Amino acid sequence: MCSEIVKSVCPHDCPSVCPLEVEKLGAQRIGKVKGSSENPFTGGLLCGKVSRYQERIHHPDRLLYPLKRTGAKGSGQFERISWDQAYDEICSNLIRVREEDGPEAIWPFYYAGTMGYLMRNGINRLSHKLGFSAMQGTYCVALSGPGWQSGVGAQYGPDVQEMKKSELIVIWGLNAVSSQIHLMTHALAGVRNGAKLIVVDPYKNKTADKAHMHIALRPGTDGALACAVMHLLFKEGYADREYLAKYTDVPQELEEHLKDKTPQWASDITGLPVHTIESFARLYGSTKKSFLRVGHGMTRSRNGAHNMHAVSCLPAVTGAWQYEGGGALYGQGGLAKLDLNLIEAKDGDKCGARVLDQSRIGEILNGSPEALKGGSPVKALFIQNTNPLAVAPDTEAVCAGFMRDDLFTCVHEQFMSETAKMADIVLPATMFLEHDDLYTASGHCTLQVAKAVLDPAGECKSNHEVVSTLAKRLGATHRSFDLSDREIVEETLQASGYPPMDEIIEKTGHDLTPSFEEAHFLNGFAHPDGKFRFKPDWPALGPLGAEMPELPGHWNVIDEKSEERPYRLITPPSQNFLNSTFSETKTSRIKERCPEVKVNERVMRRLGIAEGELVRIGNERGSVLLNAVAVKGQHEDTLVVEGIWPNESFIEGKGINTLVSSQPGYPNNGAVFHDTSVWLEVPNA
Ligand SMILES: Nc1nc2c(c(=O)[nH]1)N[C@H]1C(S)=C(S)[C@@H](COP(=O)(O)OP(=O)(O)OC[C@H]3O[C@@H](n4cnc5c(=O)[nH]c(N)nc54)[C@H](O)[C@@H]3O)O[C@H]1N2
Ligand SMILES: Nc1nc2c(c(=O)[nH]1)N[C@H]1C(S)=C(S)[C@@H](COP(=O)(O)OP(=O)(O)OC[C@H]3O[C@@H](n4cnc5c(=O)[nH]c(N)nc54)[C@H](O)[C@@H]3O)O[C@H]1N2
Ligand SMILES: [Mo]
Repeated sequence: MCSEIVKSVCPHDCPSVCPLEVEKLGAQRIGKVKGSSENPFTGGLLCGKVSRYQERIHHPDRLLYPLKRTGAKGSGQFERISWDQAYDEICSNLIRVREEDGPEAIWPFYYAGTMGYLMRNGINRLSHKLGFSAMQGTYCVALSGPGWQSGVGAQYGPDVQEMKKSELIVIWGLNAVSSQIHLMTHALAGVRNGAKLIVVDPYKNKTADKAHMHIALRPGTDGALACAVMHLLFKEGYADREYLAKYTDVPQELEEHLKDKTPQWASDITGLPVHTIESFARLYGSTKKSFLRVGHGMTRSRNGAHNMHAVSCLPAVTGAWQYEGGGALYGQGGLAKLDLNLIEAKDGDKCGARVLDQSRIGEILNGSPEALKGGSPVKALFIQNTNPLAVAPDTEAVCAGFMRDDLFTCVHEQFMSETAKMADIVLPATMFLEHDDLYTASGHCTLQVAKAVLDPAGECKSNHEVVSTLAKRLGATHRSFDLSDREIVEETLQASGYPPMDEIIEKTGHDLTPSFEEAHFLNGFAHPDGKFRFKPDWPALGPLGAEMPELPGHWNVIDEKSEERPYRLITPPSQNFLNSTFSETKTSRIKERCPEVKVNERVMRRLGIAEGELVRIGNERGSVLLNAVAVKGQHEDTLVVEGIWPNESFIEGKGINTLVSSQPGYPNNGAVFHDTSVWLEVPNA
């Protein structure tokens, strides 16, 4: 068999966005997938699940034809129909809903199945051209983004390749070994050159396992830890007062404010020993080349943005920003500044329809007037690129909403996900190797594009093609609806001032690395006065901002433990799934084994729970049954469940997001996946 190696880009929602080399075996067949070594951040290393992509793209369960529901909602009974029949069904339903309840009763719903700009964001054209309800994407960065933005003002920073020059590396709220393996290779390069590695995380994840110091704070208390560290930095002379005067807004006010935020004060809140806080502060203070890599983990709490801001203040106090190998990074997502006008029809005459919060889909489908912003109920959903039945908060509410008889649902998917199973019409979607798109990364500074490598499997169509066809059938006009994916990518590159596709592919990406001065904000931070803000303008960052404290601290709006619910649950990603994706592949399933809750070994002993024994954890939203495993290195009141397992993998068919609240975080909404108080019991005890 003759094969060729073709370049592509991993489309999954991961900071690494790896350039790929794909072995093409035929018009519809791939062999091996490898990471390209042309990118200095990824360096040719590729995660296991994408290396095994054959298993996903050629999966026997892949959706290949349009389907129409024949049994009851959620029964999983469907019959094959043609694309023409499918479009007729969808359009007649959408037209009916539009006539009966207005265009805002239709909600295009999407997220991050592919991170390609065209295939992900292109669905927004339906809202912008037809006046359907728009969506605020709040699963992921709605808390971390404003939290970082509030102080620094821009979303870029030093390249993590600088870590080889660092003397101290702090990975805070990010499980690099699982969710961003390349970051780990750069951190370990620093360690080989003598740097100390500190991990701040509620549990001893695979990254903490490799650290010199693991700081296992209680979830949602990062603000307290950061404040106690800064208290000591000021008190013991580690603050760079010259830097503070030149580059920050209210250094004296901050110092004064921190006077009572002692290590003892923080110890009570974080559950950390005073000496741990003190030795961390002294190490951080005495090392100028300290690279702080902050993750989203610490922000998936009601106070998450507040905490992210508090942590981001650290290098502004020590002046670590001035040194190579020093400073902090949240992500490089702000570098590319793409012109998405064509992709999203941002100039559409129907822009301005109501915007609904994606994480509150359960409340929305159950008719909460507040979540619906006082407008019409949602009567039709058109879904691409997301699996809300598994990933959204409050699964029971989401499920009840999807079961409504008066709701029409169309799901465009690659697999019969739990969400697709709830649909009236299911459409088969192409995978990234079967369409063209453009990609940026949050982990590194490269803009990338990829052309289709394969012909689509079965009758699969791309998100762009389906959106364009539906829009035209529903009476919308826009130039983009008549352009191919390739033409749109080329035009978007040109409009954004970038080279054409072929040139970018030839170079394996277009490098956007900022200069040292820019990356380290030595010409000032990205606010009009050029200063880092210890005192952010929270109201400017979201409608709930006015309720936030002005200066960093411990803002106790979290779902704190109580007598009835004495544990705090976090639900971080697993290594072999990517959100709910890859849970359809056998190898990932085998590697992850089964849903488990990690419990402090002392608690296991105290409660007489045997290793692997079934326990029930729950709260007012419901409960789930899963196996308990004893661990060290997490607070006694912390429980950890890794991975978004399919609901059906749990004994009672209820997944982990059953327990998670859909209450939005501050200041601009955002799901609170790591902010849940629960009880724990042994069913037959
Ligand atoms: N293999 C794999 N890779 C992934 C994903 C995946 O599901 N699987 N998901 C992808 C996506 S969508 C994203 S957004 C990124 C996520 O990437 P990040 O959010 O940047 O990091 P995570 O790896 O999710 O790690 C979150 C860590 O935060 C910790 N954490 C939870 N609560 C707190 C807290 O209150 N304080 C502190 N300090 N830490 C806390 C968790 O224990 C966990 O170890 O990863 C991406 N990469
Ligand atoms: N408990 C808990 N819940 C979480 C999180 C957590 O840490 N804990 N993390 C949250 C985060 S950070 C995120 S980003 C979200 C992610 O949530 P989602 O964006 O829903 O991500 P996935 O679960 O990967 O589901 C994406 C779906 O899109 C499909 N898909 C992929 N490519 C395409 C395409 O080109 N076209 C179409 N039509 N479909 C495609 C895939 O088959 C898959 O079923 O989950 C959130 N949910
Ligand atoms: Mo995410």
